[in-house]
Amino acid sequence: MKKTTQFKRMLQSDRLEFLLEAHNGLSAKIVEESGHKGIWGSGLGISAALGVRDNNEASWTQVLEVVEFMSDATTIPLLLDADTGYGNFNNVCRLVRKLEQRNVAAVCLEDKLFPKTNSFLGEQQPLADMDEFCGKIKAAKDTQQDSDFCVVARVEAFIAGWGLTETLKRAQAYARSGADAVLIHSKLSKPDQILTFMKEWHEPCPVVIVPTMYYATPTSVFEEAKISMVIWANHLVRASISAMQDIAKKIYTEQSLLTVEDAIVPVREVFRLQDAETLKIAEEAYLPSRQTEHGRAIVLAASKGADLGSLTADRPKAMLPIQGKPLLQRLTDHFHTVGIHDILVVGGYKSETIDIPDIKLVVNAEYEQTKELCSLYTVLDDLDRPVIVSYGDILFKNYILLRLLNEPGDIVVSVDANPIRTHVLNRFTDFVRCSRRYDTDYFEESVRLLEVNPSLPPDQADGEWIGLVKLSAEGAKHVQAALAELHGRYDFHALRMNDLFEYLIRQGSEIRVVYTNGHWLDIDDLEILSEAMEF
Ligand code: SPV
Ligand code: MG
Repeated sequence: MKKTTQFKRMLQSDRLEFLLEAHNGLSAKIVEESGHKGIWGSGLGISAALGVRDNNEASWTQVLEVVEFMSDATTIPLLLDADTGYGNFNNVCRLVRKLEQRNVAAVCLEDKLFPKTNSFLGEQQPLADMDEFCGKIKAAKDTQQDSDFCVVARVEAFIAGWGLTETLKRAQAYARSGADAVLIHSKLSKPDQILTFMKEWHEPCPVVIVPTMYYATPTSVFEEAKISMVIWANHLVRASISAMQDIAKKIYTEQSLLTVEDAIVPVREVFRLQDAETLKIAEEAYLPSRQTEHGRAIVLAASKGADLGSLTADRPKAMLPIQGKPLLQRLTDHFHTVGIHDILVVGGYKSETIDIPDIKLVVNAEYEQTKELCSLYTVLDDLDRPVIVSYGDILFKNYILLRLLNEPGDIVVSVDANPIRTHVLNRFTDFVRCSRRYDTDYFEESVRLLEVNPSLPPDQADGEWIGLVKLSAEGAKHVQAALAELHGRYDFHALRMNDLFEYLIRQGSEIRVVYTNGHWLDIDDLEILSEAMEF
């Protein structure tokens, strides 16, 4: 049902209906989720959330922008508190046109002077000339395109210190000018003015109230008085202020997040309210998938893992279970999460034990006499598209892979900027030198790989290649050509990935570096294996 129709039906229903205040897209959504059937776009709430006074300090188009977010975020009707209409009848006409364009169901106009003052501030606020205000109501009604759009005329006579007679006179004049409802406001702590008014009100025009000051009145009293609609006018902005003050003070004094974490919603609740899920589905439908961009993964998993003793007696190290799941399965899971489903595993030692689902196994039959380049050569023809080449014995956090995928360049390697751990010294390490050391300045130019050299003294290295390289279609072609060339060398069987990189650099290929800082492991020996159990 159209929002305008929903609102009109609320006004005309026999039951007492309720609107709750919201002041931005988020709070509007929260109003809807709470079960309320309509939203009060409060002038007080919106101005407070913008950090300004409720005196028309925010321009009407600024209010309109906020209202647009509120309307877009919800499916229930919104009644905008448009103060005096931000000018004369002419400004009201333009306002109504803009509100209808933004799917706002109704507007509330009050009979005060621009710039307005909040009803709870000061005494004897000047009122608008009654006839002039009637003109605004008529202009608004004549402007609306949708016959269900509603105009609520707010009578401020009680607020300004006038009595029942003036209030009734004005309410009647506004109703007869076409208002769909009158809002009778009172700042007394008891509902007396409202109840007296209701006794004398005989027009066929619904009455709306705002019981902020007479909040202790039971709702049944309003029902019995035949009031049509109650506006809870400022309770979410006030709730947010107390919550924010409380948490801000706590974080300031404790300089820690430990005690506040459980007192606030988790980040995933923010994502839920933003409807992040729908975007994920849309991305699958509309974005070129990462699979086509980085179509394939090649995992080099031929080696036994000599330093792992009896653990690799009956399986290659890529099949070692880490917390119950084989290392290779963890790797393929990573690839699946980023949309790479075409996974080639080059096995060798005990390759018959590699039983990971949804992979294609290729065997390097000479695994005992050869190193990684021979394994890669086994799948030479498969380097015909974008590809990620990975060692089969590494464990890493997924963001490392995502960063690699997001980095432009034909050949991109992941480099740990912080490789100097004790065990590193005892094992084969792909130390690297780069065009720039790791720093946290994200705006620096890209980093190039200058050298991969396992015999580089650790203190001269800028980091360690972790065993992940991304190749674009172009980069894969370069690697294919390099492998074909290197294959002719008498020592091809002894060549490793670092030799490939050295060759490519010498050929003039640019190899880009994405730095990481830990968050990965290379399962080389028992010590690291036990570390992996904690990873
Ligand atoms: C508002 O919520 O901005 C209102 C209601 O106009 S009141 O603050 O009571 O005037
Ligand atoms: Mg207001």
